[in-house]
Amino acid sequence: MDHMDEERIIRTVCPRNCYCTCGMLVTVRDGRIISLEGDPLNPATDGKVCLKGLSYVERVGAPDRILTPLRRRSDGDGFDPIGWDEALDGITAGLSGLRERYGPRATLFYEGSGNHGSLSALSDVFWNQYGGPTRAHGDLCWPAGLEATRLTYGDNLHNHPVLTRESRLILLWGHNPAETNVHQMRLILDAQEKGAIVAVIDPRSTDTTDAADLHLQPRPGTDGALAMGIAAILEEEGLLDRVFLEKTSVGVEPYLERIREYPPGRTAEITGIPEEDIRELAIRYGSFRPALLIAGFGLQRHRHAGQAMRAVALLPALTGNIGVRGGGWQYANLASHGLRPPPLPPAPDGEVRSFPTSRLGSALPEYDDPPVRAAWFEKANPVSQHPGTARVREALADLELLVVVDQFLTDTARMAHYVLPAKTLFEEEDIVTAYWHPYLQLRQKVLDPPGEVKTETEIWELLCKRFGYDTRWFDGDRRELLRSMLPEGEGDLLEQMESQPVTLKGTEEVVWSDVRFPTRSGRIEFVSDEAAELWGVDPLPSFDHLPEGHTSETAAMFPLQLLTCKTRERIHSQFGNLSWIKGVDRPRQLDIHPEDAGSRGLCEGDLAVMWNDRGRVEVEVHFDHGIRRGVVHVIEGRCQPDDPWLNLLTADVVTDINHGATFYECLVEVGSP
Ligand SMILES: Nc1nc2c(c(=O)[nH]1)N[C@H]1C(S)=C(S)[C@@H](COP(=O)(O)OP(=O)(O)OC[C@H]3O[C@@H](n4cnc5c(=O)[nH]c(N)nc54)[C@H](O)[C@@H]3O)O[C@H]1N2
Ligand SMILES: Nc1nc2c(c(=O)[nH]1)N[C@H]1C(S)=C(S)[C@@H](COP(=O)(O)OP(=O)(O)OC[C@H]3O[C@@H](n4cnc5c(=O)[nH]c(N)nc54)[C@H](O)[C@@H]3O)O[C@H]1N2
Ligand code: SF4
Ligand SMILES: [Mo]
Repeated sequence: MDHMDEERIIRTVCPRNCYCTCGMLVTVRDGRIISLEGDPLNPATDGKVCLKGLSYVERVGAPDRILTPLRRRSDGDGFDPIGWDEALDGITAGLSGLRERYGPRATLFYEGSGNHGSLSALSDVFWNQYGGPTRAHGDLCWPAGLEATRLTYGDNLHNHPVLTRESRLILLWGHNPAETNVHQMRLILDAQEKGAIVAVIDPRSTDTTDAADLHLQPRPGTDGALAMGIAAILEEEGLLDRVFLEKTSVGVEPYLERIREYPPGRTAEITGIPEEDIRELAIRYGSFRPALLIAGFGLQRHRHAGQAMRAVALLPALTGNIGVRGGGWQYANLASHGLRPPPLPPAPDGEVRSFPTSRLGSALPEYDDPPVRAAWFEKANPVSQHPGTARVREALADLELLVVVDQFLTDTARMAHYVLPAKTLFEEEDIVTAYWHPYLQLRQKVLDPPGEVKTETEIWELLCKRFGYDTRWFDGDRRELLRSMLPEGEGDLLEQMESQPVTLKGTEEVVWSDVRFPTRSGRIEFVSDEAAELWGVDPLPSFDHLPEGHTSETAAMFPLQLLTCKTRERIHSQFGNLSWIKGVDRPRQLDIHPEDAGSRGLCEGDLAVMWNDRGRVEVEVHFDHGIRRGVVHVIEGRCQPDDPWLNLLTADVVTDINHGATFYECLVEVGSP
């Protein structure tokens, strides 16, 4: 960069798949980052970043960062660094050969959640001219909850996060913000200090539940019944906001009939929560106003996720907590997601061939006309993060050509024929959206990429050149390209973003205060014909036991429900390689109730095996007095050689609604090796 010896402070933003999307101020001297802090002008993240954010100072120059293209050795063992020409020649020969033999769909293109930038859309300059690859649809993360919210309220929006401070009761459902949204946790504790009640519904005990006034521990996958049971108590106690419902909602009467199928006794039996605890929570939730229900992503990682989320999402409507300060339904806030795609060559005619992303390992070998023979993975580590690791690895190992673009030699990169070195967040300007706060932020460039590293945008351009494709889409000023992606008439936001986070037109501090909902009926939908039409589910929220739950036949052999959740110091398989993180990272041990361990002859510190009919892993036993009996837990995300391959155990099936993954519907047995 210019001004090599001056000290400069540059405003940028963390693009991780993380609720917080923190604004950051980075101080650079002599082409190096010398310090990094939070952007005080982002009101939601309030001048702070987490340890992961701070550790970028180490991450950009980490000794294991990939700085040149790598090619797998012909004996299959390890990689040689090569130049870009050689790498692109090899990849071009492979991709064009396969295209000639089988057509474009013989190649899979897949992007993970490694970097939430907007420029990644430019990959389609290449793929649209290539003719359209096989792709994945749906998502590993949050789609069932997104669609449940959209079906109910019409859109995924919620109040400004700082209004959490104005709540009198905060109900956290399947959400662990002390680990996964540290800024939200601060706001919750502020509210609690002012007298708010904090209740958490989570089968595990976590740092979040430690701070709670009430903690209910359901059997995983029974939240739909719990929500309907709570609704039934609200009705019985006269705590429904009938005036609000009359004015805003459709299908209330049939839903009230449905919830009467879940009286407290039956709800207690299904969920495994004592009746009096359910009653206490229901009465408090219905009596304190404003009440804020924050649902996480943890309760929608099973096959009935969509229907369960619809039932949970209706509670704020039943109590008239929609459209009010300090209250509401909070799941995901897509207020900043109004960007337009960049100009692209026309997409090829015909239907895109795609599979639900969670089915990666099963879907690839199923194709034969044409077969998938090559894959390109970017910002993704499916060998660690996709369910069904054994199948994923088999499918990838069978490919003629596997290209992985990453900063580090991940489990997936290790399987590649070519690994291309990826930039970090500091090395290219981009616009970053968020999913918790409403701000759009500019990720200003801070450093030039080190070594031979090129941005993905450059890689796609070079590949287009190799193929003789039109490259004009990459020409011109990058700023102007970013500006063209802002909504019509809002281009000057780009300059504003240099000095502060911005919001798009129409962003509201309190959402739905006009009680106009962009659903089919224009009202809050307790009954959704759209849900039935699109997803083939009951138009009313409904509950069924999980196909792989405690009442299933599988439970006779594998009686423990395995949850594999997130940890504060890492994002999935990222950050664990850094020394700043290693010092505080928690071990991937088996959290198990001492009674469940004892009945299997296992003691604290023992090596245990955990298995089901999909796989087997070894983990060290850790007695957890706070976890629900019948539930076990290991932190997800594999980044050290001795971390367990947890997704060997998970199933690659999809959620009832919107093509999600079912990581937390995973029965196992545990024993001595
Ligand atoms: N530090 C850190 N932060 C992150 C991430 C990270 O990897 N690290 N990842 C980001 C991403 S991609 C995501 S998706 C979010 C996820 O963040 P969260 O919404 O917090 O989701 P999870 O951690 O998947 O699950 C939250 C809780 O749900 C509980 N749970 C599991 N099954 C059930 C159930 O059936 N019912 C109920 N009531 N509870 C259940 C789990 O025990 C867990 O404590 O976090 C984001 N933030
Ligand atoms: N068992 C179990 N599995 C899970 C989950 C679970 O709860 N339990 N959670 C699921 C969820 S919620 C999610 S969101 C997924 C996440 O799945 P992934 O998105 O595959 O997960 P990450 O480990 O974050 O991998 C992202 C990769 O992107 C790379 N990367 C970072 N920045 C860039 C960049 O700018 N360019 C390129 N090319 N690469 C970059 C990182 O080095 C990393 O290797 O995992 C899912 N898997
Ligand atoms: S990982 Fe999340 S909390 Fe940490 S700096 Fe990035 S956005 Fe903020
Ligand atoms: Mo996620």
